[in-house]
Amino acid sequence: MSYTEEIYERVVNQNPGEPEFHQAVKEVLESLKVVIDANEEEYRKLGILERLVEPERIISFRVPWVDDQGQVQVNKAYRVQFNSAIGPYKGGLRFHPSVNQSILKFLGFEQIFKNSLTGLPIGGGKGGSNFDPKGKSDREVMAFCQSFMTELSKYIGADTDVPAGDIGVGAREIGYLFGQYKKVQSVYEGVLTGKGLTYGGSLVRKQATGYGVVYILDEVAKAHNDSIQGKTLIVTGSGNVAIYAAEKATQLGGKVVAMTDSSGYVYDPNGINLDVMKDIKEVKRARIKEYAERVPGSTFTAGKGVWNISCDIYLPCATQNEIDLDAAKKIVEGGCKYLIEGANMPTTIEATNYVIENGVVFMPGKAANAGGVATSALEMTQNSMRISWSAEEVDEKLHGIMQDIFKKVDEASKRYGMEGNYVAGANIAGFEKVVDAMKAQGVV
Ligand code: NDP
Ligand code: 2IT
Repeated sequence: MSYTEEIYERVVNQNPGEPEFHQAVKEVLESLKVVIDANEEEYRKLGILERLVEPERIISFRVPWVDDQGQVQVNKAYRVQFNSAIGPYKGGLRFHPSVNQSILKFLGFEQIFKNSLTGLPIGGGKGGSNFDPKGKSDREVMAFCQSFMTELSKYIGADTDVPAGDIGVGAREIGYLFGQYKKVQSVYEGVLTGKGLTYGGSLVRKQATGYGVVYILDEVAKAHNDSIQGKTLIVTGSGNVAIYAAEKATQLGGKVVAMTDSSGYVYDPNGINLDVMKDIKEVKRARIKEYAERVPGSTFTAGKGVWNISCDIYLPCATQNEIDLDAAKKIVEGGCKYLIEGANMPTTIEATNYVIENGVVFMPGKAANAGGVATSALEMTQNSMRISWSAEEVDEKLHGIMQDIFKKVDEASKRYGMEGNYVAGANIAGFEKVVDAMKAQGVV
């Protein structure tokens, strides 16, 4: 058995009941096999893979809070501090009822390679809770965030571990979390990113993940002598990543004809009106059905059938494993040319293999959605320097970082004789920097 196969088996045996984590490890190890095989003796001796797949630390805690009826509620919460070889732990916080240790470990593991690809000094981490912000009052969200941070604040810091947003954690939550950190630690520092602009946030962070997805799509299209202009897109989700991916794609001449939330999808043959979508999702926190009630000519369909609509470019920007094999078959049937992952691991391994085998150009999330965390690192830089860059400066840096990521991924895929396999390219390029730093720092 090869070293990578041994490690995968070890991960499955030692982490029972964590399918998402197994899946993320499997995908990465399969890509790394060529690199590992070439250095097998050295890596085995140093226990590189054993260390890579084991988080440096997981903090697990309870979050008690009082709801609007005076009832005490208790949630589970975690921070996975996965790998600090190249910088302080960095990665988002997810508040969603589905959150468990497996999901946060998969996200933390992916984050190691993604953060490495940005070229910036950030290690990998992820955290969150099974708290569901949906339907909660602002006071309930604040009470939860304060209790969550009272405990988490013991383990994070501007040079230690810097969380940010993810599903269910946006500007409102980051504000409450930051306020509580400052109160209990008596330190005003850049301990979180995605902060409001009045208290240390960076311009363009809100847009960064979505814009970055489309900047890399643009690079991919150019590499195929193609462009976004005139193309039809489907963007799944209607949250932070989805809205700004749709915005940039529209700016570059594409037409986004469908978006989703967990209740279903809206189809608008004229192109999604993003002012209306932002009002529904960012201001009212309402359901996507309202879009069809407000925009003539558009329709709402409950459930998951968005895959039945054909398009040139798919940007899945909602959640993990939204594209299974059946969805992948529909996507291929519909003539889709590019599938660029805005979400983390939105495509199952079978679906990924299927679309690639059928000629769809596929860019994995750890490369495509890295613009968010990259801009978080730019926010950290601005906080350390006590300055703020203009929107143009940040956007230009973000654009440059995404172009650079495309080059690294493309180059690594070519170097190992797998030209156009961006899954392998991203995993290999991300791994190379981390393994070099791990080797240099000794057995820690
Ligand atoms: P948001 O909470 O802003 O939006 C999430 C969107 O996805 C909502 O439309 C939501 O619908 C939908 N969604 C969430 N869970 C499910 C589910 N189980 N089934 C169907 N739809 C679902 O999150 P973000 O936009 O921040 O995150 C989206 C994805 O992008 C995630 O995979 C995240 O990890 C990833 N990501 C985020 C980054 C960021 O900077 N925010 C950076 C890099 C990656 P509903 O409202 O109905 O739940
Ligand atoms: O998945 C991700 O990269 C994020 N949710 C953003 C992390 C960050 O620290 O900005």
